[in-house]
Formats: sequence, C-alpha cells, structure tokens
Amino acid sequence: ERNSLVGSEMCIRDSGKPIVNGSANSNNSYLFDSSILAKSINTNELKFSYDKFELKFNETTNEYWFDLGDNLILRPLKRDDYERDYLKLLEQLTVVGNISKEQYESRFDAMRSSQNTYFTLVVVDQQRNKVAASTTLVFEQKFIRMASSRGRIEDVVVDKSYRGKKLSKILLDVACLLSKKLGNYKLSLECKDDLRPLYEQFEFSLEPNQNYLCRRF
Ligand code: 16G
Repeated sequence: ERNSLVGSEMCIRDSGKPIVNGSANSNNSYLFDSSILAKSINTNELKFSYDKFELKFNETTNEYWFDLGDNLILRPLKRDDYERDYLKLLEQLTVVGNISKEQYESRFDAMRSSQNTYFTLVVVDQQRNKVAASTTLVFEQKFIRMASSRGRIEDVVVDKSYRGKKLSKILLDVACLLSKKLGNYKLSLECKDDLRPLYEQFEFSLEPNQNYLCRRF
C-alpha cells in the first residue's frame, strides 16, 4: 500500500575521503566556517545548472557566500538570522513554538560549538532582509565504516512567496555535494510521499528491506 511508504527513509551512498574541516571558525556570526563551502562546492560539480551561482568573498569579514541573482544569496545560517525571520520560515515546515531571541542564540551557540556537526544553509533575500529558504545537513560520527560519518538532510523549507524559484533544488544540490566532499558514507532523509520525486532527482531511493521507525514523545 502506497501509504506504507510515508516517512520511509531514503538514502544515497557514497564513499569519499574525508577532507579536514577548515580552520577554526574565525567569524563569530556564521554557524560554520564558510571556507568549507568555498572549498567543497565547485559549480561544475553540482548536479544541475542554475541561472546564477557565483562564489563571493569579503576580505574584511573573511566570509564566503554564493550569489544566486535576484537579490538572493546562499550562505551558512547567521547568529542574527532570528531578525531575518528564520524561525518564522521553519514554522512553514512544522511546529516551532515561542522561541525568544536569547533561546535562539543559545541553541545557535551550542550548535556552532559542536564541531563538524551542523551545517545549516540559508537562502537570504537581501532586499527584503529575510530568510527565504533553508536546510540543515547534520553529521553523525561513527565507529563503523572505518570511523566514518553519516549525513542527514533535515528541515528543508522554502517560504511560500519564494516557491518556484528552484531554491529547494539549489539547497539540496549544495547539501548533497557538501556531504559527499566531507566524507559521509551515506546521506539520508525522511519525507512525505509527494516529495519523493524531488529527492529522487538527487539519487535518494527507498532501500529494500529498510524501514524508518519513529516514536514520538
Ligand atoms: C520532515 C523533514 C524533517 C523535519 C520534520 C519535521 C526533510 C527532508 N524532512 O520530515 O527534517 O525535521 O519534517 O516534522 O526536510 P516533525 O516536527 O513532525 O518531526
């Protein structure tokens, strides 16, 4: 029955040599060192091509980001993205609840200090000063597979007013390449039936005889 596939885990596998995460994060405002993006994401290695996808660098702040055109940029989550309605964006995915700025910042700091674990990517509309789309790539370190790590694609969300601009595709393309370059042996995600075609474009598939089981509290 088709419904039995709801929430099933989809997975892609890759074997890659881990590359060392960039130097210590010199910039306090990014969740992770953006030089990792610059080193890992070569436009010609992305699965799809986009109208504009241009690496930019600010020598003063030492920050990298990608210019997507149309006043949109792609970069790591920033500590002040609370002001850019990041949590309101997440509300379009699931329940967020009332999170104060202080609570957001303290969770951000905890995530930032978990080295090599949280890679939240955001697309920001610079004209409206608003987060338009986001996803988080999460790494889980393992002893298995020669002390490898697995990746998970989490919290993919595009603001209603920015749908149809290929933002989820761009974010997934970047997250998948990042996962591969940083040496995950597999990458997985959970999704509803209607989103399967999106993820299948990135070679995610239901693995035979694998079930995603979930207990909620
Ligand atoms: C979806 C998301 C997952 C998110 C969950 C929230 C993707 C690929 N999957 O499964 O990351 O955390 O929804 O729903 O974005 P929940 O609050 O019911 O767990």
